[in-house]
Amino acid sequence: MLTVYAFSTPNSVKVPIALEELGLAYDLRPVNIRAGAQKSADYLALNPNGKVPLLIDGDLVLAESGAILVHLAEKTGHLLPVEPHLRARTFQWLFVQLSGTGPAFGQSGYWQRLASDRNPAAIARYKAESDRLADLIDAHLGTHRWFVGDEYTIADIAHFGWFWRRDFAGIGFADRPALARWFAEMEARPAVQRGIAATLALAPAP
Ligand SMILES: N[C@@H](CCC(=O)N[C@@H](CS)C(=O)NCC(=O)O)C(=O)O
Repeated sequence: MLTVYAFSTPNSVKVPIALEELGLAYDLRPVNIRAGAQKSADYLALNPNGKVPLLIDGDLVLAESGAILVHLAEKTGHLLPVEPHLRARTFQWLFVQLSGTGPAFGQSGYWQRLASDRNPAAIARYKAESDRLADLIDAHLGTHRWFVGDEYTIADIAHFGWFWRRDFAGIGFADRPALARWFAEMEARPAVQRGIAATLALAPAP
């Protein structure tokens, strides 16, 4: 049995979705980041970086959603192509998510909605970078069904998280038809629906 520590967040949702796609059983445990549980001594003993998600697979305790997705794909032989160029392309789009849209959307939402002081330069910088990346992805998905063409991969699952929570970053689909089409296809997958439902159930009603 795999154990996942997570909350109702864009990085967390990737892991239950991948586990549902792969048909792996898992025990999902909440870490209430609204209440600061990710910085508790018990949790920091598991993940000194103090963030969700976290996977425990036997004696492997693994943080970072990207590393978890790669581990699950390699463990099962699914969602990560074997052919070298397709595999490299999967990593390219995975890293665009982890180093590009993830941080940009997170910072954009923070400066627009949570920061105690209003900083127009920070808002403009992260909103522009988020929009630029969303446009890049919309153009890519205009000619590719999935991020890696015909192959549904962990790159799709990784990108789903922040597009699922796009309102926080002020990102829309109105002028991004290919992104909207891809998102709808993702949302229609039964495994994605089960992963979302499990993730939402982690958070107490506000
Ligand atoms: N690069 C990490 C980012 C993890 C991350 O930032 N998680 C957020 C929730 S989506 C979190 O734990 N925030 C609480 C905090 O930073 O204290 C990953 O992809 O797993």
